Amino acid sequence: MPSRRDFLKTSSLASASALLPNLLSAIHHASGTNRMNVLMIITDDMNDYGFYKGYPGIQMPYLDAFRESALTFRHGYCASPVCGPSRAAVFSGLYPHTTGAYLNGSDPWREESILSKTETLPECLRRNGYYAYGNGKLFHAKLTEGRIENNFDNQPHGGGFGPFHPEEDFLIPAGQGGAPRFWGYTPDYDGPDDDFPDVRNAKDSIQFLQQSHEKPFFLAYGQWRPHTPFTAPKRFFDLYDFDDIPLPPGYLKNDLEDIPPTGIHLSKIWGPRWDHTGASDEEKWRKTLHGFAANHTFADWTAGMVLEALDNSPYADNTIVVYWSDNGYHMGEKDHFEKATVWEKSALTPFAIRVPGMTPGGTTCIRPVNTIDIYPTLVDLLNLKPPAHDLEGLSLKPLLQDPASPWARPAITTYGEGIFSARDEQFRYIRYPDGKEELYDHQVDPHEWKNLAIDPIYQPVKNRLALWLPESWAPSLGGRNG
Ligand SMILES: [Ca+2]
Ligand SMILES: [Ca+2]
Repeated sequence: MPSRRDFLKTSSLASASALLPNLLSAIHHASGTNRMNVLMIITDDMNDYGFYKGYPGIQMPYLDAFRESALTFRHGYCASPVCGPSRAAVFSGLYPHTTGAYLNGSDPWREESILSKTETLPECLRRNGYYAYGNGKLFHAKLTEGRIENNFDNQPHGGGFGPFHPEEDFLIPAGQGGAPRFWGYTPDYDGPDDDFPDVRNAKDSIQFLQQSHEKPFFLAYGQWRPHTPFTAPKRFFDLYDFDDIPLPPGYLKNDLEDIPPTGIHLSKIWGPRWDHTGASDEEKWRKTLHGFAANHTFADWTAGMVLEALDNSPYADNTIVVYWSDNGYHMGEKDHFEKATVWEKSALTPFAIRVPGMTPGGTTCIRPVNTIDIYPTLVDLLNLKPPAHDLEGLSLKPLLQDPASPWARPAITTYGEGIFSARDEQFRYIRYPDGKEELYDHQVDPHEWKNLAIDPIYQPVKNRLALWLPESWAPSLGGRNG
């Protein structure tokens, strides 16, 4: 188990708001830095199963412990439900409908686009005197050579999705005719932990935290798991009894019957991938779930290594921790496998922030927020000189100080050009380019089974959430579904 620092003392002091500036100043003074550091842990394709206990039995002890000293955004959503565009939104502070970075496989940072002229979060931090160090999966899309140096003081080393596994049984068809890809199932993997980039990069991050740093730092650790392939060391599979692997509680047969055609299209967007992973073969479905669960616990362990190193370092009390996933994930819900939909399963992301001396640890905020809010939040918390361009998210500082603060804005998630959803504390509203709609009431329907959009009684709710539709959609920078 990770060490659990006692943040209670600073949290209770912070509740006397008049003392807060003095407290933060004392922390800064004690650490010899003028500004807090930032540790950002980005996880990949992690949904609500473990983090929000949306699926029975997934073990994530390190993140459970971390959340005891952090504020969890129970309604934290991504701006885009796929890797590259979600990360582009976080690092630019701009929505996909502003940048045109809608799909994976585009090259948004290297093309002539608004992103090529946007100051990223690491660039902003560096201009403000920070030392930026990153490793693992960060932007996902490639940066130009000069841009990498602008973002990081080191040359970030990625590591990739491997190790892979040769058995054909575990290949899934790629969308749009590409080569089959491995989704992985390795209950007997006997290689060393260092086979896994997440382990090597965690060790590298730990080494960084054990060094002395003169400047305040931004340390970004980008995990490759629990994204496919679901390859992990054997001991993480052994935590789960395959015979007891339940099917997802959010799965409902014929759930698509009340869904408009574009929604059905999203469900089938990757061709037979869902058929291959479970629809026609329950044992394979359970294997997929077993692999996903094992990889949640594996990702929890590697994140825990880094969090524990921080807590055992001189930086524990003057480092903000931001933990987020780039998108959620379907495991058969809505007859869909993976992401790239605007339903709750793809849009909801693990999201928690710890600000020593500010966040009341172990608390949950239910206001609908978006990972696009991370950039303006750090600008606010660290008193950074902001970028020249607008940031379209909002600072979460009021919620970090008081999770019950008023919050008027829903969380917006879009996919592609024109597919829109807005989530407030109770409802999810979806509108497709042809004007067709979905509406779900999470108070009574947490799995979004019953589309209420045609019921006229809900017209005011739809009107309220439709106010957040983008006025225009930037031309797409290209890419592919997948
Ligand atoms: Ca992802
Ligand atoms: Ca339904």
